[in-house]
Amino acid sequence: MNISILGIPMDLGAGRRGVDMGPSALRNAHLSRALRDLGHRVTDLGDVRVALPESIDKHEEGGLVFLDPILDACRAAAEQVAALPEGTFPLTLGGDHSVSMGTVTGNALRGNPAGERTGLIWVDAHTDYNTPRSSPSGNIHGMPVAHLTGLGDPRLAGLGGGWHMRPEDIVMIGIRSVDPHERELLREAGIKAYTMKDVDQLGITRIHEETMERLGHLKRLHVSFDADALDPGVCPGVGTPVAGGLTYREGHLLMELLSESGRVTSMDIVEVNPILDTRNQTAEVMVGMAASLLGQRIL
Ligand code: 4U7
Ligand code: MN
Ligand code: MN
Ligand code: MN
Repeated sequence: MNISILGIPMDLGAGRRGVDMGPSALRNAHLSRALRDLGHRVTDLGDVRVALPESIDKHEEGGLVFLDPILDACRAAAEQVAALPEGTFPLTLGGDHSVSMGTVTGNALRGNPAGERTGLIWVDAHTDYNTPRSSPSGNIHGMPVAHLTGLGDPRLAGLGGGWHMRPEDIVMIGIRSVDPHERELLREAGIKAYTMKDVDQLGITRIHEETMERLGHLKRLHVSFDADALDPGVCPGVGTPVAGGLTYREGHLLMELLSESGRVTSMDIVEVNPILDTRNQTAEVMVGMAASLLGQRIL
């Protein structure tokens, strides 16, 4: 397979600094080599240009911190991803999770101007379904899914020029932190979310089966993997850690089963924070997750 790597070194959407170094940490953890060893042709397109927080003022506008530069970076990411040839697998590296407003939009519209349905598998401790009004923090990395479905700020929700994700095409896995008003919005939208309780009770195998029953027929399937979905013991280098996450094996099993399904067409790795990490462990774990999704086998 042809894989194109694109970094979005942005931490403007997060409350803590450092995830802008995520792409670099993942490259240092030998991302390209790991994928080449699996037989893929890998092109690293480098990074999208992102404004530095030091060179702009942290203005907050209607409950949104750093709206304009985040919009710019998401637009650039969406354009670059949408321009990739069909058959290429885009592997996009955050950055905070607000980058996924751009990457999911770009992937959904790539070779698909009519905006035919795209499935989204959101692997995260959080549901990221806040709007500017419901958000307790104003941090845009807690809002990407809401905006992808058309809620919230019209500029962020308008990245797809009128295209939106359908709530029924979204499945979330690993959830254990949802804000009070965010919970109501999720219920109203009817988004399927597997909490950690579901992971404990049903197991990843069953959750994967159910996810494929829902989304397996869609032509495009994007996996957005927030490193904080995994337990903080496995991925300590994250800005918003929540105890009781996916184990190392649960993460790999999910990626292995998705790989076997052969349905996934693009992936993000986001929220890797090298400042908070221990010897690049989180980046190394996340490179392993990408390798499992892209065909790594034990035997
Ligand atoms: B991440 C939070 F309040 N919900 O909105 C918020 F708990 O991309 C956290 O999943 C969001 O890491 C976490 O600020 C965003 C908070
Ligand atoms: Mn997230
Ligand atoms: Mn998260
Ligand atoms: Mn986070």
